[in-house]
Amino acid sequence: MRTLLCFSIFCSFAAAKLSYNGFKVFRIENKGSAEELEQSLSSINSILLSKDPNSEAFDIAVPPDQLQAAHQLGFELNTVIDDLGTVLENEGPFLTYIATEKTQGVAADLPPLSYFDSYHPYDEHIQFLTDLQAAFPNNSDTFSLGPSVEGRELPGIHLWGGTGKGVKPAIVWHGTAHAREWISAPTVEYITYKVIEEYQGEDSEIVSILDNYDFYILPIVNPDGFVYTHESERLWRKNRQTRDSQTCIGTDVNRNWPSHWNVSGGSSPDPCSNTYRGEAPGDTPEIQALVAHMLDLANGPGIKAYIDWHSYGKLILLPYGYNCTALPDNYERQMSVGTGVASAIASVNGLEFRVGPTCTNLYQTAGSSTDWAFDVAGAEFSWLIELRPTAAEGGFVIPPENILPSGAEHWAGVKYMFSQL
Ligand code: 0X9
Ligand code: ZN
Repeated sequence: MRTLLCFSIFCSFAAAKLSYNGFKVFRIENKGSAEELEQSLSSINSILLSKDPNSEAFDIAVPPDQLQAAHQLGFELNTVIDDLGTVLENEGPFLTYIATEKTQGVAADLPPLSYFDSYHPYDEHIQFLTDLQAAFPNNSDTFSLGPSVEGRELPGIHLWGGTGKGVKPAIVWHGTAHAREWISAPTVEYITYKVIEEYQGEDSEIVSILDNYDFYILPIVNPDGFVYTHESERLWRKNRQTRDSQTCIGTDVNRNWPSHWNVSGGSSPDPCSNTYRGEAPGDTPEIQALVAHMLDLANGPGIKAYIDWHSYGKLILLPYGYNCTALPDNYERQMSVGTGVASAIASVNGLEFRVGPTCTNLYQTAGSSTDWAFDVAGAEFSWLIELRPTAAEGGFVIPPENILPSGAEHWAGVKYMFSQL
């Protein structure tokens, strides 16, 4: 799909923030082949938000000047959001986060939970990780990978328990591979906060998990895209990579992992597509940094569990994405733990997360994180979790009142997972 191409409204005001006033979000029930539908949609300028599950429906955002053309395509367009601009207003202002006070040699207080009352700019996420580390000085380090295309760090925090750092197998969490999936970073940060809080509170399960596993947590692995969603286009997905002789910007980092990279149907060779895979496996600096980091872990203490946190759709996706018949050799075990995690999530706020292999449960994806983490990095559990909500409930754009409930439901989910490791 020629998403976010240099067409009139987007291009002439490249420096200004794109307004989504008057954009409508439609759900199109797919009655034929997904490829044909996508092909047809590429003739209008729209933003592909999500193909929902099994490619049976597509969610697209259509700017006001394309509405007529969209209707003329001949599909039944079911309106799920009447005015995206209004929904965006409900994301609310960013409340300024004030760094916690620190005294040399003394553990600082944990950051205030009011951090989760709003979304935050990139720098405040880094400050939050710095503050978590200051509150847990003997059992954590901040670290950064990168740099990204535009020179930013991929900020991370490493947590360990009683046996010291870097010895135990790893649990790895990534957030914000897709720039517009704003609920991802604060959800990951909340569950990180809870690990630290409950370890300090001597909760026996959390003490045991941290004594047996090291955590490597990177809430924002696509920092350039993330900053771009704040400054220019809220619904930007990819990184911000430019390439010689290409006009379109950005590679989908979740199609760029060097595993089953260009399997037909799972990604796009078109630089203008939102699922553009790049020109070669792992040719984005962000994926190169993540691959190097995870290979270090895989070749050292090993990776027990990997979760890549995305939105939206309420899904727990297991390998594989590249092929709908291939299943991981420990499929039964991943499925059984995944089902338990979904029940734990549902027990908090009643939301039902569906569990299953990516390709059959959602759609085919090639070069995606979980296939790589399972096949190459040897993660026993390798999941992509699509957080709340559904398209009709806002999709990528949901009020900040969702952050704490999302955090709480996934804290319950990961606690169940911990109990099964
Ligand atoms: O398309 C994607 O990359 C993911 N969906 S999203 O709406 N967040 O963009 C799904 C990826 C599924 N692949 C893996 N499970 N690895
Ligand atoms: Zn995503």
